[in-house]
Amino acid sequence: MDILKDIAASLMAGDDKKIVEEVNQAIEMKMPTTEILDDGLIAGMNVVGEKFRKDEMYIPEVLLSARAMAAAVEVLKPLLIAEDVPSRGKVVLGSIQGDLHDIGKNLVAIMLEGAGFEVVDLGIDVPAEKFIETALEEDASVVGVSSLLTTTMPKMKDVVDLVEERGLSGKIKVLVGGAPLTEEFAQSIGADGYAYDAANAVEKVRTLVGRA
Ligand code: B1M
Repeated sequence: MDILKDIAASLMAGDDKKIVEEVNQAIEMKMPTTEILDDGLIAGMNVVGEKFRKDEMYIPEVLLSARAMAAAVEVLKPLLIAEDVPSRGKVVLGSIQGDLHDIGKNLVAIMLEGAGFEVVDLGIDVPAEKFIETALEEDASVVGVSSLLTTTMPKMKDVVDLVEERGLSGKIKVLVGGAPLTEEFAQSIGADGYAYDAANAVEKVRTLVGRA
């Protein structure tokens, strides 16, 4: 579909005004939200990532793309969040210490809220202690940790270790996710779950809450 290509192009160009118009246009055309997200926005961001890796795009341009993505996601948000869903439980969410990426984590938050979970979003660069302290204060049974960098992935183990050290295993479950992660990595650090995308995170949290 041309409109999806236009959305991807506006994301690459970092044009936050044009992208909002195009996303609204796609919604008016009754295009499924997941298609706009996956085949327009995320497809565009993948090209940005590839160009970034090859030094064909630099941080200021990538930040403009990130801003355009955030503006577009804001338009989609009401469609991703069902209204008046009774609370199914609380999830503490954040990007691990050292990691400043938050677009994927924000999508996970939106999808969880849409499925009726309360989300306490700690933002980016979150130390292990902060995840656990907040989960205890908020009486949350799941902690969701995001990492986009291979260099910050090992820090996720600190969260799992802290749960164990404080005798909280069974009370607080740790879900991990982010592009460089795998199921095997999640198992190797002893996480309770791994999700490959935002929709999968909802499924995994449902299972974990059932077990918590
Ligand atoms: Co960065 N960056 N970046 N970056 N950046 C990547 C991740 C990279 C793959 C680019 C590349 O080289 N191709 C590369 C990482 C390489 C690696 O470690 N293997 C990289 C690098 C190297 C860096 C810097 C080190 C660059 C530098 O300074 N030299 C630096 C690090 C900063 C830091 O964090 N300390 C850096 C900086 C930045 C910006 C600030 C410029 C910007 C972030 C802006 C922001 O987030 N507000 C940025 C961006 C935008 C990217 C790319 C281009 C896009 C990331 C993104 O938002 N994707 C990225 C390349 C790429 O991913 N293609 C790249 C869209 C988003 C919807 O997908 O985040 O994967 P994603 O989330 C998905 C899933 O992963 C999953 O669900 C989401 C939705 O489906 N998921 C979860 C995510 N978290 C989850 C948690 C869950 C479950 C699922 O449960 C808890």
